[in-house]
Amino acid sequence: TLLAKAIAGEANVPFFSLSGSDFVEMFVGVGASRVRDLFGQAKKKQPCLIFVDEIDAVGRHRGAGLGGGHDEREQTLNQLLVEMDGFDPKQTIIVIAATNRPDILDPALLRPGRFDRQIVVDKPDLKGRHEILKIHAKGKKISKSVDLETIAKRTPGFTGADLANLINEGALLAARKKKKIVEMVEFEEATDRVMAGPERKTRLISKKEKEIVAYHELGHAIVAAELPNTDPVHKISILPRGMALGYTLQVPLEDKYLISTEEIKNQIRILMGGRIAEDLIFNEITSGASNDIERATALAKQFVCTYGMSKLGTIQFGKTDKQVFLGKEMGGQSADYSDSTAKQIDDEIQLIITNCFDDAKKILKKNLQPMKDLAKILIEKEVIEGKDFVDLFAKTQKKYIKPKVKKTI
Ligand code: NHX
Ligand code: ZN
Repeated sequence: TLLAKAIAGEANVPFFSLSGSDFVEMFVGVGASRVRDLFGQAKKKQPCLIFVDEIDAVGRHRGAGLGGGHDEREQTLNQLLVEMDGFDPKQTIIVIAATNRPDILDPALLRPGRFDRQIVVDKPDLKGRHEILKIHAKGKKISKSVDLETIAKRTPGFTGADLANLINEGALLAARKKKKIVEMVEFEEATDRVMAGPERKTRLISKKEKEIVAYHELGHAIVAAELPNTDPVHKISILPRGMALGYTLQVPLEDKYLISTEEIKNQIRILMGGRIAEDLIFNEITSGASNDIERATALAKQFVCTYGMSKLGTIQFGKTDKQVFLGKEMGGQSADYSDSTAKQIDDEIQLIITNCFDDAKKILKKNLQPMKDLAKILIEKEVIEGKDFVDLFAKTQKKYIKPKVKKTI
């Protein structure tokens, strides 16, 4: 939306917009007439720009989606196509549309003369995030000590909207503290809020559960620290936030677009660490690891089915169906393999998880004493910053674990 507005602004022309989602619940015929009206208005104000946000809501492949067609949507789409075809060469209207799901659009929309150019607007990279933060920080009273580049480094995967939200949350937090300027602490807290939800200060948690959370998080953190080539641990917290009772945050050193087999396995090993720590310390496991297990299983499945990394071969299992929108239940995939392959896939996923579980368990067994020492500190401090974790972990390891004799060449 911002990009479309910027184009209209640069070109100094009027800007008309409508959102696909506005039409979803309208009465039959209303959507089509709205489209007709908008194009009618635009024709009178040429040159101008029309922007259709969330075009997938009306422009989804006809006959797609479980539950069959939708008359209203189809009529709106048809009207849009009619209007775009009706331009004569003298007309100076540019139509831009946005979607997060270009794969499910009706091919008719993408034909020459219609939406015939696709421009990928990806999530911003480090430099992009820094620039976006600068823009949103403009006009706000922000301390000179605030380093926007550090924030940019901490926020891989954030969208422009997330970053706008972050700056806004930071300003709100400062205002709530009656501070005149926003400092780094507020932006740190704002980043965590945007990432994991607001802190839940009033949630009372028993001593026993605090301990479980602490060991669970240290399980993740220690496995991450002991494996080579993993993202550094940025923060360990046992203050509940959003859906989670505790969390361990890793932040990559740089933006990454590829992931290797070993990196996927490392992620699974780290995810297993929480559950394993609970088991090693309390001889009992809890329901708390559900989200870790969900994510680990999804990674293992991608390893086998999407990335062709398992011994089942360089094959994609499960068709990512671009025509029919299957929804999230199947991860957008439909089975295109035999029942015996299905069994092999299940076995392979199980093997990856089991092996990673065993690897993580070995690491944690070796670090039981350091984990116990760190747990005391975490329970008392409730938050350990990454740098402190590295120092404390090294110290406690030195105390209990005899270093292996290193060969000097
Ligand atoms: C519950 N929450 O639902 C309680 C409140 C094992 C110490 N009864 O793995 O908090 O049990 O490393 C996104 C993010 C569900 C979605 C986290 C959905 C967590 C979090 C369950 C820590 N940290 N689990 C973790 C946790 C829980 C849950 C989520 C999610 C616990 C664990 C949640
Ligand atoms: Zn966990």
